[in-house]
Amino acid sequence: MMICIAVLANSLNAQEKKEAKKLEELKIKTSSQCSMCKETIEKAMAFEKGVKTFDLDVKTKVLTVTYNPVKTTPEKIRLAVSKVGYDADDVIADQKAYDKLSPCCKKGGHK
Ligand SMILES: [Cu+2]
Repeated sequence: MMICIAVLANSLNAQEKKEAKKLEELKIKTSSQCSMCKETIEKAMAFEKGVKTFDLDVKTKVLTVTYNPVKTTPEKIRLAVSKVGYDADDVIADQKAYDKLSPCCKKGGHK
């Protein structure tokens, strides 16, 4: 049984390494303000097709994602961020989604 698990873990690792080679990294400047924004944006990334890893640095407001360029594009990822109410580089936040954000999450909510 132990051997089975070890073999399985190894093959999963190999799979991940193979996929990692194809991934590209993208940094997006967002209009996030706090840890709630981080949650919202990261949740959106979790559901975004082709996005492998994501991390929003609340201090710098920079969202770092790794994505599979076969499955998605930087434009699509920026659009996904704007759809939940945040600016993503030069893509302006979707107004309806932005209006629904908590006051603290709006631009200038925290300075
Ligand atoms: Cu916030």
